Amino acid sequence: MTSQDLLTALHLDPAHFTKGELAVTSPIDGAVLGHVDLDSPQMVSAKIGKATDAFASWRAVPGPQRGELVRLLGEELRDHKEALGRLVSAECGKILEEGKGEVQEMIDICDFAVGLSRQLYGLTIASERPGHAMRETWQPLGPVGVISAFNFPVAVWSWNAALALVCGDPVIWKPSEKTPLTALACQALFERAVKRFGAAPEGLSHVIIGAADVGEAMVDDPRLPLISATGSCAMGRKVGPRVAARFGRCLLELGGNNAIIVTPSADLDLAVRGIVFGAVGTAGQRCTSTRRLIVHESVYDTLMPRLKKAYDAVTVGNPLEGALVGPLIDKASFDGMERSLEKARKEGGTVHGGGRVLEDEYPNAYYARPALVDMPKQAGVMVEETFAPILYVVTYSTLDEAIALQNGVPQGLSSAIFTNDVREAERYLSATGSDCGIANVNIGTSGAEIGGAFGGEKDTGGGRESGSDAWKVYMRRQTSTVNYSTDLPLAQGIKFDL
Ligand code: UN1
Repeated sequence: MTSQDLLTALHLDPAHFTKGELAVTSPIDGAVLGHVDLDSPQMVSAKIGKATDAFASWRAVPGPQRGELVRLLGEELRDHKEALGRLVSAECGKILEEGKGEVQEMIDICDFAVGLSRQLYGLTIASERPGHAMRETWQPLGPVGVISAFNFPVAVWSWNAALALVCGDPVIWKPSEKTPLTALACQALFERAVKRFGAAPEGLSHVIIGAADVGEAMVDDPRLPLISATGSCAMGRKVGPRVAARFGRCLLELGGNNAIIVTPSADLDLAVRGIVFGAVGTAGQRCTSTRRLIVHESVYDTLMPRLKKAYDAVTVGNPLEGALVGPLIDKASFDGMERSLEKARKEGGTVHGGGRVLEDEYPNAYYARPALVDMPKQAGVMVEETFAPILYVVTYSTLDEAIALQNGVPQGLSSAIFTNDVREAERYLSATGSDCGIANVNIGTSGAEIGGAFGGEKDTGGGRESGSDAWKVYMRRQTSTVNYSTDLPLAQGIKFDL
């Protein structure tokens, strides 16, 4: 399928993508997929205005009816899973299985949100005053700004949009400027769902294409009470304080330097699969990718040859043609990988793998062999996040030491331990164990299901998206006390006789 065929299958007219200012290229081979128009900050403001108008009526639509719109969106996604999955692969370079897997995450979160639309429940709370009832309710918050990254070009929007829409909030989405076509395809599918739904206000969903200037216009706009931003820690460091300065709310989902601990009792067959998928899958470009391995000294000599063998067997190549590892997103990303490997060598590391491949076949794309790097200790480059398939390895002797190493990085997104020892597993999941938002036993760090809350601590930003009660961030909490008595008793025991 050509990119024109894919756009057509996703209800976008290829003729609209012939002369926009932004050329979109595929990381697979550098080919131009299309040209897209850029939004100006003024256009951003106009779209936020439309979303604000839409909010005025959408918030009054009953939750379960809002859920019906999301159900229809889920149907569109089911019908277009293959085409959208392919466009995801073409635009961000992940393998087709993962491109389709990403669309499956979207379908799953729509299903979750449909159920949720009937369960936006609050509390009743015992009042200290006679004849009084106290309760807590959740009300729609307002238009939500979503900023997403290239590596999950569509799923991250859906985690936010599906929940925001059932919570009564319109959505304004700024995708990465590297992946605007998949975003416009999602918007086209959303508009089909709106048409079938019939009664939605205009302007419930908007896509904004552009670079930092349009992102800043969103971040600074007081009409957006929530900014949900996924990307680097550096981006979050800019966005967080700006939103806070106007007392807005932020949901930050930033970097990860995720580790796996392999203990003496680990099932090494499981561990090897979990480690390799986590470290080389999506070419190491998930925020949950495994970047550090902390191996007990007694299993190191058995595990490392197995890992090296698996690394050598991994196929790197065209993600649409069956390879397990596709390209890096661009040259800057490849250069960053090279720089980190160079630093690692200087710090005493021994690098297995790494380096550019397929340069002759794809001179305008950046394919790299995943790298396994033995480090003398955890320091320097190992505590930095490089968004590429590099896995640093160190050894440990006690579990306390392993946990301290695991927690000894600025980020706190995902983590895992491979153990068959119940004491070790429970200790790892206790208050003195992993400090991450995600802590797994006997599975890897990446590939979280949508049913749980997704996000992490420390420099990862503290936000939670997707399942569990993450929906609450898209609503405003209201505490109400109703007096159904004929007296007016005051709280705090105050007597105030007039
Ligand atoms: C991301 O890398 O930005 O847990 C999100 C996972 C996916 C989502 C990753 N469900 O790997």
